[in-house]
Formats: sequence, C-alpha cells, structure tokens
Amino acid sequence: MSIVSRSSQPFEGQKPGTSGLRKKVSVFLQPNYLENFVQALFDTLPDAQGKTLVVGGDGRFHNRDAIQTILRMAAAHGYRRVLVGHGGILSTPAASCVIRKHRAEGGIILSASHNPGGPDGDFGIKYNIESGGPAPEKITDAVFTRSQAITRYRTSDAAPIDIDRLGMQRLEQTDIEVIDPVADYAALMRECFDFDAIRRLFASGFRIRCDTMHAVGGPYAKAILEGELGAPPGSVVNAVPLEDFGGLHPDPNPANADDLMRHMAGPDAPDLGAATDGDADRNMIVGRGFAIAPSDSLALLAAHARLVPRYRAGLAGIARSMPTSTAADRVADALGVACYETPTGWKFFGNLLDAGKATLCGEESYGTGSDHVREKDGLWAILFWLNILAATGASVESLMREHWARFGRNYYSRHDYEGVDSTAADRLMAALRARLPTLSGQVFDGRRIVLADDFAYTDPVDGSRAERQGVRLVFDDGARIVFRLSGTGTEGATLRVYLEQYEADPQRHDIATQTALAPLAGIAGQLAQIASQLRRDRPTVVT
Ligand code: VG1
Ligand code: CO
Repeated sequence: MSIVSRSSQPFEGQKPGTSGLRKKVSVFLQPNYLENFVQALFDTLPDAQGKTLVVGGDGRFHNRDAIQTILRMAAAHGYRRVLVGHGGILSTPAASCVIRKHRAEGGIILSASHNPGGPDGDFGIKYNIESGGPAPEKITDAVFTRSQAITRYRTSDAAPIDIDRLGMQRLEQTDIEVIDPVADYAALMRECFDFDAIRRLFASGFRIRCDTMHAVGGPYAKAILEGELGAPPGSVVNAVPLEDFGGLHPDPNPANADDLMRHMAGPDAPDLGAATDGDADRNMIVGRGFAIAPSDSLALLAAHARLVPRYRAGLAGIARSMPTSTAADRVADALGVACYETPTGWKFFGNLLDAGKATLCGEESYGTGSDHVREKDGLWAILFWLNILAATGASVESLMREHWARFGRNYYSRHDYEGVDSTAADRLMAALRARLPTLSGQVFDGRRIVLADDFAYTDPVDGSRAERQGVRLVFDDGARIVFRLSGTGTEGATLRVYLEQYEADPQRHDIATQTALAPLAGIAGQLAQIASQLRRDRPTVVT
C-alpha cells in the first residue's frame, strides 16, 4: 500500500449550511465529490501529525463507503490514530462525547440528520472541533473557499478496513481503532442522571415507547433504556438502523412520527412517548395524548434541572435559538440566570457552553442539550424527562400544566413551506427585509409591531458576528413572528414561519395551538404575501 496523490477539479456549492454539507446521495456519489471536500477540510485544519480523529455516521446509505474513503485520506494525511464507530455507527451526540473523552483533534460525522435517506435521499458530512462541537463558521467558510481551488487530493491505495471488527488495525502509519459506539456515551449518561431512580420507576410498572425511527438512536436506546434501566423489552421500537430508515422520515415531529402519536393517543398508551431523529440528536416528548412543544420542553427541563444529579448545583445560564419560544426566558428570569438568544444551529452554542455561560441549550426544532457534550442530544433529553418523572411521580401532562400555571403558556408553532422555488423564496425574504424600516409602529389586527429587524448576533465570547439570521417581528403583547429560509434542505428552498403568542391566564391554556395562533398566522401570510409569492395556499408541515 502507498500514499497517492490524485488529480481532481473543484465542485460547485460545497458550502456547509446550518449543520454541515448536505446534498442528494447522487451528488455525493460523483467521483471525487467527497474526496474534494475532505481534502479541503484537511487543508484547512492544522497539520494532522500525531493527532486523533473520530469518524462515524448515522448508518444511512453510503455511510460505509464514505467512511472507507475518509479512513484512507486520514491515513494519507498522517493522523496518528482514528477512532471509528463499530459498523460505521456513531450518533452525533456520541461522536461529540468520544471526541471530548479521547481528547481528539476533532471528528467527521457522516449524517444528513433529519433528512430522508436511502439511494434517493440525502447524505451529509460535518466536522466537529476538539471541544466536540460543530465547527464554527470561520472554519466552514474556509473549507468552502478551499473547496473551490482543489486540484488534487491525497489518499492511500490500501485495502478497506474491516469496520465490523472491534479493536486495532493499521492503515499506512495510522492506528485505526474500531470502538463500541455506545460505551463512552452510556458512561456519560450514568454520570448525568439518577439511574437508580429511573430503574425504580420502570420496576414500578412505568411504560415508555421510544421510537428511534430505524435510525442511529436504536442501539443507544436499546442498550440504555432496556439494557441498563430495565424498560421492558420492546419499549424501544424501530431500533435497527437501516440505510433508508425503513422508508420513514427520521424527523421526530407529530407529522412524521405518526405511529408514535397513534400509540400515545390510544386507550392503553404508555406513560411516556419519545422519538429521536436520523443522527439521534433530536428528541420529541409525548405524554398520554399530549405532545410537548420543544420550546416548552427546554423551559420545563430548565425549571426542574436541580432534580438531576449533573445539574444539582443549578444552571449557569440558558441559551436558545432566536426562533425558539421565549418560554425558557421566563424560567431563566425566575432562576436569576442569563438567557442567551443565538442564531439557528447548534454551532452558536459552543462558545457559551465552553465559557460556562450557559448550561442548557435548546432549539424549537426538537433539539435540547447541555454542557455534557457540544451537540444537542436526543436520548439525554429523554433520560432528563425520565429523571424528572421519577423524582416527582407526576405525569408528563401534569408537569407541563403545572409549568404553564406557574410561568404562563407560550403558544408556539412552526409552519414550513418545503421545496418551494428558490428564486421566489429569496424574493419573498428580500421584500420583507426591504419593508423592515417601516414596519415598527404599524398595527395589524389590533397588535402593534414594537421591533422589526433582521436578526444579527455578536458572540459574547469571541466577538464573531452572524448577520441576516432571520426576519423577526415582535408585537406589543410579546407575540412574535419569525421568517427564515432553511439551511439544511437539498431541494429548492424551504420557508420557515415561526409563530409565538404568550398567554398568562390558566383559564386559557387549553386552546388548540393552531386556533390560538390563527390570527398571527394570518398576519404572517399577509405581511409576506406567502400565497401569491410561493404559490402555496398552506404550509407543507405544521409542527
Ligand atoms: C434545522 C433546524 C435547526 C437545526 C438544524 C440541524 O435547520 O431548524 O434548528 O439546528 O436543522 O438539525 P434549518 O436551517 O433547516 O432550519 V439536525 O438534527 O438536522 O442536525
Ligand atoms: Co439531527
């Protein structure tokens, strides 16, 4: 075997979005496409000599081949050691955990997360830095720039590594260590939560249905919930990772996880329903006939954090993405800690967590996490809920209702217009931006706009700036409408419209979410001219 240099040519558009580079599988299957991107990454990073790299993915179609490509290139670039998940499997939070625990230089995660998989689906790649968190824009921008100038890549012509055999193998001068993908992560979960209390909860007859949607969460949930905590066998369903996720869309929301919703609505519903996404960093929590909004979940976890061993001493602060509801802000206020508002995407939480400014973070898109790793973490959130349920003896619904009674309810919904024409979507956003200077003070449907801006963020730790992160309208009663375009889609554009309205009165906490938000949705449609601009009379997904 030997190290070889092969010629290549730049591909257009290798620009990472909200979370890594995501494209159709057919795009990634073009000869040299992945190689170019990895070369651009290695060219951007400091010298690899003597360093450790972590590699793993969510098991979707092309995962195994892509891992072999990366192992050969990592060896050709002189990494001393590469840790790769058995079978090529590492959930996103587990990869973050392994990077931190083994003091790796960074890690490559192969995942398009919540996007559909299979030969006709999506593939993705992202790089996480030594903190275990997604690379900041400074790095992803540099990788993109470099990708535009690639003329060669360096690899090895060695035979494939057997990634189904645990233990050490050698590729050129590099030690390739195939590791158990669950062990380090499970050990960390044991440190975070009161496993004894959760064990007693299950022993008392408490039932969970955890739907891992034939994605990478399956092995983790099986090992921890059923294996360690004593949830009855069969509590974790759709637990075997499949290359096409069994045709499911591994995006845990009430629309895609409809099977779970049906089970939770039935007369014999379990006590807790939960689902995770393609790379197991997202979570959905459902009580009996009662879905929890992700923004509410963040707020509730924050309010009860002291019941959990890892957070016994309290929270340093809370961080949420800008479109996420302000429910968490009310808890931060009550706790007397800071609440940070960041752009969409987990990479913006990294500095706050590293600096000890925030302990819990969350996004409205079914993402919650903490400083235990530097990614959102689906199973961690499920265990957090289990820990609270065990400590209080309450039900999911009663916990949420008590929370609303104390803090008020932030009615919240996201309306997605998927796969719309990109030019039309850009035009809609440009028109909104152009109107911003005149919107403040205007009254719509009896509500006055008190703030209209295009969200920009200055990182309080390193001063880096992120601009044009979404059009935000705040009304005099605290209601908000946010418009932004998705940065993870692979077909056309997706407009996301986020709606939020606060209600303090417990007598008014039982309104159907879409009914409560209908007036705001009307204002949003009118302001952005959604129907005429996008030629859509309703959103494709409402969560
Ligand atoms: C979406 C979500 C965002 C999340 C991102 C990655 O991004 O809105 O909150 O961080 O996906 O999640 P966008 O740009 O499409 O709105 V994951 O689980 O797909 O890595
Ligand atoms: Co994900």
